[in-house]
This record gives sequence, structure tokens and C-alpha cells, in this order.
Amino acid sequence: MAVTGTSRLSLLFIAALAGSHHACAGADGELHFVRGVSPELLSRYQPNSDHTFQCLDGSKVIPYSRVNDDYCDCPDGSDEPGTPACNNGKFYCRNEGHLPAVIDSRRVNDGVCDDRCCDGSDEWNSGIFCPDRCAAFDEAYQKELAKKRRVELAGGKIRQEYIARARSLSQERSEEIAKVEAKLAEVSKEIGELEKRQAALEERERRQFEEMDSEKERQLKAVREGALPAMTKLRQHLFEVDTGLRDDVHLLVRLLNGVKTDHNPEYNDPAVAEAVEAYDAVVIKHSDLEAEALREWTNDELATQQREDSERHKLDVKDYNSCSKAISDLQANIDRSESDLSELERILGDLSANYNRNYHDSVVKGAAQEYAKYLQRKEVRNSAESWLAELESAEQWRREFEEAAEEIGRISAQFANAGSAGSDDAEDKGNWAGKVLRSVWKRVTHGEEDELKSVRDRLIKANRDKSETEAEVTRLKQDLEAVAGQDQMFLALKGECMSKDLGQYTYEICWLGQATQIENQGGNRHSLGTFVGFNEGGGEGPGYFTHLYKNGAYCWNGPSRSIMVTLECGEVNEIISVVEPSKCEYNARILSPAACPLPAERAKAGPVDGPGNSGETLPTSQSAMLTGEQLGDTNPHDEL
Ligand code: MAN
Repeated sequence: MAVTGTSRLSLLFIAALAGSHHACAGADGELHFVRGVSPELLSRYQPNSDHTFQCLDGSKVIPYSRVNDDYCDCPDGSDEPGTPACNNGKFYCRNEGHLPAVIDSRRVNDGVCDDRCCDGSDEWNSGIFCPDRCAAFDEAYQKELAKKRRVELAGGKIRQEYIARARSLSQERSEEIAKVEAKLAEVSKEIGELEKRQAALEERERRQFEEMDSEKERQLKAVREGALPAMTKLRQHLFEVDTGLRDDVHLLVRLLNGVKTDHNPEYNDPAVAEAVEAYDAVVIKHSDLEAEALREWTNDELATQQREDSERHKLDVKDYNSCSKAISDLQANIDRSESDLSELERILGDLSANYNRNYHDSVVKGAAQEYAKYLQRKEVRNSAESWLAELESAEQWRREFEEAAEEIGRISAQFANAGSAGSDDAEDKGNWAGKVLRSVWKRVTHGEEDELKSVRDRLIKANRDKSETEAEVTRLKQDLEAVAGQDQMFLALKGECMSKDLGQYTYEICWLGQATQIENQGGNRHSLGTFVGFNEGGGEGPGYFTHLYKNGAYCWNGPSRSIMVTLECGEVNEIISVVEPSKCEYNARILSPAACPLPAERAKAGPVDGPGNSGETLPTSQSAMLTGEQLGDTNPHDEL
């Protein structure tokens, strides 16, 4: 592609011509060369019949003779492409054998051989000679290009492998998702069925409870009805026993009180003194005993008392609870009277046995006689008490009823609390009411309470399964969504990490995972974030080659650490640089086959080898040179 000696000479010749006078269109219609003008624009610089030139921006029409006359006429500098007259003009160098370029026209004839114009055409009238360096430039450029192509080719093949691997991983993932979703559907269906069954069983249980409740009431009522007559009888007997005992107590208190107050103290009978002392002790213990015993009842008072007793009695006959309470009260009274009585009997017994009969104290003697009569009466009464057997049977009834009522209450509480029949110890206790109730419960539920419990347990488990499965589906889908685009290629790299020691820190970047900064001295680790996605805008474009990691370790007085990772084509995955342009915000450049063009893309761009191949995709800066964009003071050597 080197320029031949002949063509170089003819170019210089034409250039000299164009520099000295205006070029005209030839008779054969070919366009005439105008210095500094690219072939694309040349037609705009051909002389017309009016011998005028229109500035490229259309702002002015000037005589054609003013083109390249070293005086700037057009505001856009377009009338002086071949001279440095305009500050904003553009000069085109053909760079035969290499790539054409456009430079600022103010660099024309500035005495510096511009690297971009390797053919030396920019210094056509400065008095210095610029040799044509295009062949050498082109050789270096082609070498560089070939190297780049090799890397792209090798990288592109690896990228293709990534895509293939990602495809099968994605396929596996999708199958896994489908499986988990099928499981989810199954669990949801099961939950629906279980909920229906649970509702049915609960409804049935509610009805059973109602049935049970009325059954329970019926049972309780039956027990009460059976017990109440016997209970009433018992209460009546106890009432009589209590009254009798109370009368006895009162009698004995009166006897002893009489002895205490009326005996003749002159006899100094120790038995009497002992009796009085013992009596006092009893009275002190039961402060109301004496007052009650000595009380004189008026007729009215007696009538009221009897009326009240009878009312209470009537109530007790109807109401089990009231009757039961009366029995308990009577029994407590009886116990007390019996205890009082035995103390009083002991005192009077001792007195009767030991008083000095020689003293003829009529009060003491009288008391002893009364006491003897009392004992006789008691004897007769005890032997005649035929109701004792009945009393025992009533007692038995009462005990059983109490136990039954207690058990019924206990079982009811269990039904209400646990929603299931009473525990087995109700049976163990051998309590008939418990047994009856349990059997009733079994009969009404047909043992369904066990099924309800199992349905509830299964529902709890199924709901737990469901939320676990849902979480699994979400996780799997998120994984796939995170790598959407670019044929999900990055799935193939997920989990792999790159690490690079860059002096003060070692950086570790895991694809689609975590980025970490490790202090080389001390080993402190700072999270630089977790992969959150590709660069905003995404699409199939370069967005996929910018990976964002965010929400890393909090930076003191600053933001959470984050890193933007930019991928460039390379044969291996490798971190090349990490910078921190602003506190705790990092930029990394990495090489990766993932950023290389695929072989198919390369094929579209033309064959891989052969310097100067016209179909070759130019680096961005080269294309810019051709279009006249991005021109400025950049070092021309940067182009390669
Ligand atoms: C650590 C490193 C630095 C960062 C400072 C901020 O030293 O993570 O990159 O700038 O913390 O305090």
C-alpha cells in the first residue's frame, strides 16, 4: 500500500498547480484537484459559470478567485482549505498508502510536519521539507490492527463459548424454574383443597360442639335430677342434726354457766374450780357461744327464724347449687357443734365424776343430774336413728355428683380450649360422667377431630412449602433477569472472580456478584458493592459492557462505596485499572472476551488479515478524522 515514487511526484505537481491558480473542470468531466479538499467535498469546489464559490455553510457567495487565496472570507473557513488563513478551516491530507486525515487548516505551513498528514502535504509552502512517512506509519498501524484483530478473533470465539454455556445454563435454569413453578402450582392446589376440607370440618365441629353442648346439658341435668331429691333429704336431715346438736350445746353451756355463776364458792371443790376454768377456756375460744346459748328468744323472733328456715328450705329443694351450699354449711356447723359438744361433755363428765358429793352444793348436783339425763336422751336418740343409712346413701350421691359436675366442667373446658375430646385420664379416673361424655363426643364426631388436626397440620406445612417455593422461584427468576440481554452471556461468568494487586489495594471483582477492595497492608476489606445491573439505558449496546456494583461499605462522611466496571475486548478476564475519581466511587477497566465482537460481527466487517484492507472497521478516532469530527489539538500519534 506504499505510495509509488511516480504517483508521489504527480501529486506534488497537481498540488503546485492548485496552489498557484484556480482549478477548472477538465474537458473529460473529471473534477479538478483543490488543495486541502477531501474527495467528498471536491464537487463543491469546482468553478461554475459565474466564477463564484458558495461557502459550505451557505452563508456567503464569493468570487471563485478567493478560494485558497490566503485570505479568509467564509465564516466557516471553507474558502481556505489549503492555507492557514482561516482559524476554523479544515485541511484534508490524502496520506496515500495510509489513512486519509483532516487537520485544522491553521496547522498548514506552520513549519511542523504534522503526524496526521504523514504524506507531508500540510507543509507545502513553509520552506521545510516533510518526508512522506505514510508507509512506515501504515506498517505500525497495520501491525497494531492485526494484533487487535487477533485478540478480537480469539476473544470472540471465547465469547461464543460463553454464549453457548450461558444458553445451556439458562436452559437448565428455565427448566428448574418450570419445575419449581409446577411444584408451586401443586402446593397451591393442595392448599385450596385442604382449606376447603378444613372449613367443612370446622363447620361440622361447630355443629358437633352445639350438639355436644346440648348433650352435656342433658347429661348434667339428668345427674342433677337424679341427685336432687336425695340431696334435699340429706339437707333436711343435716338441718335436724344441726339443730339438735346446737340445742345440746346450748343446754350444756347453760349447765356449765349455771355452775360457774351459782355454785357455792365456800366449798372450794377443786372439781368445780377445774370445770369452771375449762369452761372459761371454751368460751374464750368461741366468743359467741355463751351469748347464743343464753339468749332468750321472743316469740316473734322464733317465728321469723322459722319462716326464714322454711323459705330457704323451699329454695334448696328446687336448686341444686343452693342445696349443695346449705349442705356444706350445715356440715361445717355440725362439725363445729360436735367439737364444742365433745369439749363440754368432757368438762361435765369430769365434773359429774369428781365433784365432792359431801358438799351438798345444789347447783353442782343439779347440773350433774341434768347432764346424766342428757346422756340418756342421747343414747335413746342414737339407737333410734334409722335415717343414718339413708344419710349415707345421700352422701354417696352427693359425692358422685360433685365429682361428675367437676369432671363435666373440666371436660367442657377441654372441649372449648382444645377443640377435642377430653384427655384419656378422664377415663383413667374411672369417672362415670367423664366416660359418658367421652363416649358422647366420640359418637357425635365419629373421630373426625383427629382428621381436623391432621388437616390443620398439613395446611401449616403446605403454606410453609408454598412460601419457600415462591422465594425459590423469585430467586431463580431474578438471577435470569439480572443477566438478560447479550444472550444472557454473563450467566456463564457468574460466580467467577478476578483479582488484581494494584499497589496499595488488591481489587477483587466477582462477575454479577461482589466487588471488594482489600488493603495490602493490614488486609482490611471494604465491600465496593453488589452487582445491581448493567449501565442505565441497557439495550443491546455498550450498556452491557458497563457493570454497576452498588451499596458497598459505608464510606465515612461519604456515600456507600460503589464501582462502575467497564469491559474491553481481551483474550482473558483481567482487571487492568481501578481509579477512585471521587471519594468511594470507583471506576474499573477490565479486559474480557465477553466484550469482543463475535466472529459473525467480524465477518460482516470484512476479512481478518491484510494491511490496508478497505473494508476494515476503523478505530473511532480514525473515523472521526475522516468525517472531520473531533478535530483539535490531540496528539496525532495517539491515533495508533
Ligand atoms: C479506604 C479506601 C479508600 C477510601 C477511604 C475513604 O481507605 O476504601 O479507597 O477513599 O477508605 O475513607
